[in-house]
Amino acid sequence: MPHYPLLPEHRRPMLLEKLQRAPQLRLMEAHSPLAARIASLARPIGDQGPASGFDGLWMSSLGDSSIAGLPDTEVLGYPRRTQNVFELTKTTHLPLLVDADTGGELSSFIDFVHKLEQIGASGCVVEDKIFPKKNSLIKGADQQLADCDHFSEKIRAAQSEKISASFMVWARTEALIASQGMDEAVYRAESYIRAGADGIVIQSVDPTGQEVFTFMQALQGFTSSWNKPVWFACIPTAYPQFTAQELFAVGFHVVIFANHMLRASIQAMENVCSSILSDDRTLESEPHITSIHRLFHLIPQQRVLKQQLTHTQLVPEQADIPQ
Ligand code: SPV
Ligand code: MG
Repeated sequence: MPHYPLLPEHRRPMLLEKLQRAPQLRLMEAHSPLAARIASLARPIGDQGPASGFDGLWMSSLGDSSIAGLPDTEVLGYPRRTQNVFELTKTTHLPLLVDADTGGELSSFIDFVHKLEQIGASGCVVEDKIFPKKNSLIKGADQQLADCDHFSEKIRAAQSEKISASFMVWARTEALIASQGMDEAVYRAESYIRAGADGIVIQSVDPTGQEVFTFMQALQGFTSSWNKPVWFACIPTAYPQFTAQELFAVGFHVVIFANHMLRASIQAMENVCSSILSDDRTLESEPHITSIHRLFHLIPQQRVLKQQLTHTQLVPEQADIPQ
C-alpha cells in the first residue's frame, strides 16, 4: 500500500463496488491502525485461500472497547469510535465497515453516520438491541431486543439522512441471541429490508451453524422477490469450523472475522510477558516475537517531512478530522 491515505470519496464506495462485482467478501477485524496495516498486507500461506487477501476491515465495538479497557456496552461513545475509524485510514486502503452498536439515540446515530461518510467508511451495521447493549457472546446475559417497528424507523431515518448513495446502512438482528426464535429473526430481517437496509447481519452463537443456515434458507423467497439486492453477512465466531467459502455457498455475501486480530494479540502479549518473567531476560522470547526490522517495514520510519510546518499550515488539515 502506498504511504498516503485514500481520500474519503475514493474509499467510501469500495465495499459496495466489491459486493456488486463479486459478492463473496472476507472482512477482518482491526482494532488499531497497526492491526489494520497487518490485516491489509496479509496473504494466505501456500496456494490455498484468496490470493488478494482480505476484502475489507471490520471496526468492531468489542475491539474498540477492549483496547480502551472498557466493556463492550456502548460506554466508549461515538466520538472515540469516530476517532478510531479516522486513525485507521492512515494505514489501510481497504474499505471499512463499522459496527455502530444499537445506534443509541437517533440524532447521535445520524451524526455518527455523517461522520463515517466524511471519513470514508463504506457503511455501518446497527443492531436491534436496547441501548446500552451487552456483547452477544456473553454466556447467559439477559439480552433485550428493541421494538421492531421503532428499530425499522431508525434504519429508514439513517437511509434518508445519509449524504452519499454509496454509504451502506446495514441492520443486524439479535433475535436469536435474545432467544426469540427463528420466526422472529426472519420477520425482523424482512422488516429491516423493507425499511431500506442495504444488508442484514445475522448474529448467532449456535455452535453447529444450523441456525444461520436455516435463517438464510427462510429468507430466500423474500429476497429473490425484493426490488433491489440485499447483502447478508454472518459472524462465525461461535461456529469457526466453517470456511468462508462454505458460508458463501449457503448464501452469505460477507463473512466477518470479528475479533481474531484482537485475540491473537492478547495471546502473544501474555506469552511474551510470562516468558520474560520466567527467564528473567528476553533472549528466549526473541524467536517468538516480531523483529524490530519487521515493525519498521509495517510502519515505515523514513518518512520525515522536509519542510518546517507552521501553525497556520496545520490548522486546515486538523479541521478535516471529525470530532
Ligand atoms: C463486535 O465485533 O463488536 C461484534 C460482533 O459486534 S460480536 O462481538 O460477535 O457480537
Ligand atoms: Mg459489536
